[in-house]
Amino acid sequence: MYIMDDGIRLNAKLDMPLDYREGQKCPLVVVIHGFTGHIEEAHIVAVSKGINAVGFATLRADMYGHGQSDGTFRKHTLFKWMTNALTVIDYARSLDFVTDIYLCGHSQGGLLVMLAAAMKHDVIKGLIPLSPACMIPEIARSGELLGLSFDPNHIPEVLYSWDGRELDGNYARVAQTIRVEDAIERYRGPVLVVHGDADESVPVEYGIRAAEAYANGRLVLIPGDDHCYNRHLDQVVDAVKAWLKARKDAEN
Ligand code: FER
Repeated sequence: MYIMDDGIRLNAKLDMPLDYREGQKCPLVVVIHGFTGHIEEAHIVAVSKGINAVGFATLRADMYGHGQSDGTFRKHTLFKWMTNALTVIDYARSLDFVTDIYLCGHSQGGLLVMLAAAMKHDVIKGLIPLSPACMIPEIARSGELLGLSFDPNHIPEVLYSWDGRELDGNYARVAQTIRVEDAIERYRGPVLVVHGDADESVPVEYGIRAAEAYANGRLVLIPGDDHCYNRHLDQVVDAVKAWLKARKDAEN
């Protein structure tokens, strides 16, 4: 299925709750992957299935230049992803079975859903950043993106990602303007941050600090786990399920 965003096709998959029966209404969680990621990654699929098991639909979507969506990796920026996220949220709002809408995102997708929740604070019921890459704006401003070292006031035309792929310098120009603290301040709803404490890509301190900074934040650390939860994915899924179940019980 594609969701159209100003002529750009965003590849998306809608999965209903396991116990869903025709005609019922239910809440929905939008689920977003990270930098170089896509909606079929093991951790994205596992979290989504866990969410479906506790009575929530999921809408997984590939962002610009990722997975099966249009656009090139080279030309993706957080601004493009932000308009993609707004479009996906509005698509979710248009579905007549949907009651409440939640956001969940991993890493760069975690940062993205934090920014989207700030923009859509009045329609987002809850927020689940997984290992959120909150340092991206900071390291764009200091010229340290992707483990590189560049002059932040004279950004190169092209940056090179770990896998050798080209990334337009505009990615860094966009990221430099983003203020994560402002986004955190603008979202007052309930937030669950999950982070592995052996994350080799996004230091766990960023997840800890984000959870503390939110007005209504909770933190679950996964001992010994890495960026994509190769060791304890089950614990990540359990944490998300338990938190969503508690949200649902709070509603009833
Ligand atoms: C970086 C470190 C991590 C970076 C991006 C990430 C663009 C994102 C990781 C992810 O989304 O999994 O230096 O620069």
